Amino acid sequence: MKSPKSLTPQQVQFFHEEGYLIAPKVFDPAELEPLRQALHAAINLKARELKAAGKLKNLHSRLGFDQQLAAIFRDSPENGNVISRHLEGLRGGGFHAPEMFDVIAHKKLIASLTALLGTPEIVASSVYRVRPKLPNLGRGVVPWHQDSGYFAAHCDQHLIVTCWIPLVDATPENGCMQILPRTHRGKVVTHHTGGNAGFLVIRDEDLPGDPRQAVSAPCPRGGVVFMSNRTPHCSTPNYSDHIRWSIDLRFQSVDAPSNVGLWPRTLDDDGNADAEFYKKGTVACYPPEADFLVSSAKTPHLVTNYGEYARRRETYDRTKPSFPAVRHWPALEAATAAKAPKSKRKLAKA
Ligand SMILES: O=C(O)CCC(=O)C(=O)O
Repeated sequence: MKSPKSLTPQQVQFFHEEGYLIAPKVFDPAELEPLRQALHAAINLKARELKAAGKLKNLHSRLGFDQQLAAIFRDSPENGNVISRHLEGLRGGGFHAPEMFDVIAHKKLIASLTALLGTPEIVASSVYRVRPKLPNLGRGVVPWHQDSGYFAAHCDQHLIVTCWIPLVDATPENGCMQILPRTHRGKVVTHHTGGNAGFLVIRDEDLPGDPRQAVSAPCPRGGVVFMSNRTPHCSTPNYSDHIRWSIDLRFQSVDAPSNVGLWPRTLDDDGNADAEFYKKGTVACYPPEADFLVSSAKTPHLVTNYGEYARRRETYDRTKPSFPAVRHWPALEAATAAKAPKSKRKLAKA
């Protein structure tokens, strides 16, 4: 069988030197269609539930995937937020349908990651997010951060690759990624809690480079923006008339700390995990989420299938209330707040 196309040596070198890589043709755009359709179906399902409960009047079901949720949000920010949060993956299992798993474990993506990580022994993390960035809404604007700001400090020196995958063409107009290149070899700088929409934020003066040197990272559907866990990045507002859909996935070598194979013991009624949990193995880089083996040449029989992935993710999700914060960053004082990316227009706050 022909192996899937990987990255070129020049692309791999670029990633390691610059801390990111825009690879415009990892997937055939049609390969992302099942995920788009599954997300669209999930929106309709949740919207119908809200309608049955008398909370939502118009399903806007004639509108396409890039429009429907924005129209629901315009009618009622509350309904729009309920549906967005249901999909985003922060609580309650998030969106983890088979179509999502098929992208995470896609052989073309794994071939690229094998080249970047330098090994086919790869662990995927369920620290992934689905992001419907709605037009002209402030909540989707993500401030400067390194992904390691969210991870435990003992993982700072390990490479964890973020794959930022747009489900529509991502452009500066609709809020694509902004990246500070060649700054990923330094330390994890101070982050503050309380950035826009509750995200962590690096203050401008703490950034390891000049934010005016940031590169904008437009990426067509089918492409992937790869970043390291210490690459500072942010995203700008969506000023277009459509939703900027994207997912971001994270992968690491099996040599980096993970919780593969580790299960929290049975939970009590409040969802509290066994206090001994942290002593049972190497603490994962982001313990509240379930890691799983996604590729292996040495132990292919241990590669996780969809059923096991879903079971792990759901179990970990039920334990979340009891996981302590990974890092204790200071709160952002209003006087020194990081400057928001330049806004051309006023954004809604909800
Ligand atoms: O999608 C966005 O706008 C931000 C994504 C991001 O910051 C991340 O993937 O770490």
